[in-house]
Amino acid sequence: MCGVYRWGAGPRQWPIRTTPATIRHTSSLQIGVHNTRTLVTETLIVDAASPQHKSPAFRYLPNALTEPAQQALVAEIGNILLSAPLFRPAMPRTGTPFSVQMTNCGRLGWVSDQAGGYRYQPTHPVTGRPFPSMPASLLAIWRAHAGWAAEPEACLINFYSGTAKMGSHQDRDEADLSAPVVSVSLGDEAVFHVGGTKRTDPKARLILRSGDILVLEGSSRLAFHGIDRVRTGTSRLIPDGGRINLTMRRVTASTAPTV
Ligand code: MD3
Ligand code: FE
Repeated sequence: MCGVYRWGAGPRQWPIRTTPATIRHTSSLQIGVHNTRTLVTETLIVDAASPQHKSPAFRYLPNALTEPAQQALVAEIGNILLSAPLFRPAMPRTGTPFSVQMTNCGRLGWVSDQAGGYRYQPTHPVTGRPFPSMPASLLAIWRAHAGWAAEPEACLINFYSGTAKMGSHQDRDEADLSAPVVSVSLGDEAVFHVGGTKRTDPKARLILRSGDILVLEGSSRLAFHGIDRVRTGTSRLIPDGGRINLTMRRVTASTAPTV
């Protein structure tokens, strides 16, 4: 099994990424999954048995995408932005703007504004047009890693400038909370935090780097998490710098979990 990691107060370990056993629908070349074992450094991994710890397991696939696969994804996103430009969501009730800019691809997209709050809808909040369809390369990543037969309906595209961050939150606007969320990081590194299902549960921190994939499933699906900060200038993938995070999601109910 490719690294199933649990957070807690345990010893530092050196996780070794192995090729996921779940790649069935596509060749590793098409989605650019490395075949070699990679020794990952600087990653705080914690002991599952740590008793005080509430935090759930998720799958962390560091450096899962090759450089060419990452470049291809950035090009796809560039295309998407031409018809579905980045917008800046606002907090429900207060209307405070997010520092992260967003857009979506897929049948549904996540949006938020003062009047309507957090929600999914089929149209871009500024242009009013349907969101562009999900690129085949993203669907291939979902099929390889989600372990979920139903296809993703939404892909939220987050763009972080050097000063953007995302406060601790749960993702629970989806009707189907049993399906996993698959996250792909591109560009500059970021400090990610994840805790348990209560806001006050202890948090662990992990550096998300370009090409890393996370699969949030099981109890980790409802874990509090966020981005503390972006490490500007740590990647040359995105021409003008910054960080992109893609999260593929099921929104409506789906049955038949694992592929
Ligand atoms: C844990 N995005 O879009 S990705 C989000 O880097 C979001 O832009 C962050 O949180 C980002 O909602 C974190 C990792 C991630 C994504 C979704 C999750 C972690 C998650 C959903 C549930 C639990
Ligand atoms: Fe989230």
